[in-house]
Amino acid sequence: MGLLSIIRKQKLKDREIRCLILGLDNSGKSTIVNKLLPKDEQRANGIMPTVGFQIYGLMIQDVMVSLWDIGGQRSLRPFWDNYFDKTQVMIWCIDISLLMRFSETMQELTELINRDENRIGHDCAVIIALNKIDLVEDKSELYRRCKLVESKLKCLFKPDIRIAVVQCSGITGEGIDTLRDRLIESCIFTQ
Ligand SMILES: Nc1nc2c(ncn2[C@@H]2O[C@H](COP(=O)(O)OP(=O)(O)OP(=O)(O)O)[C@@H](O)[C@H]2O)c(=O)[nH]1
Ligand SMILES: [Mg+2]
Repeated sequence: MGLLSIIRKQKLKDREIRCLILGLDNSGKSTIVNKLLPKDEQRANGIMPTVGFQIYGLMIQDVMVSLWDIGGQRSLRPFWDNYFDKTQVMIWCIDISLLMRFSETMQELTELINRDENRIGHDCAVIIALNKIDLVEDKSELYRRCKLVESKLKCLFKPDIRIAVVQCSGITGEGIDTLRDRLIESCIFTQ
């Protein structure tokens, strides 16, 4: 971490960072959020589809993050825009195990970006969580799918926009530490 990043991180201390986690229903947002929480606050089971939203507070490297877990069902999507005020980071969650929903998730992300071109990737950093990697056992197939998504993202975002892509599993916990790191890095770089 460079000097500028350290100074920016220092400025983040004692401040609340607001992060939204969005994406299609069933992509695993609430499961990821659950894994990001401290072990003693995690639920062992019983995660239900999110109706509306849930807010969680978590400390990551001295930074207080308020994490907004927003329901992804079709009927809830028209309300997504309402949550962006004062938001520094958006995690967009994609179920990498379900090829048949790739075009739907890209379509929703495209519409979200197009509705306000100055928001996502500018005021609000973007992290793409490629979730459910545990369900794609064939590693070369997983690689192919990740590359496919990344190529679509390249078309969607202008080259100067920094996005982080993280492969993870909300069930096994693989990649969740990386996601946590990217979350803080994104906040630092958007300050
Ligand atoms: N195998 C596997 N299953 C997962 C993973 N993440 C989530 N799931 C399962 O996927 C289903 C949906 O997970 P949720 O976390 O409720 O999905 P969501 O995106 O919050 O859904 P909405 O709240 O409806 O928008 C649940 O049965 C989870 O157990 C994962 O990484 N691997
Ligand atoms: Mg949910």
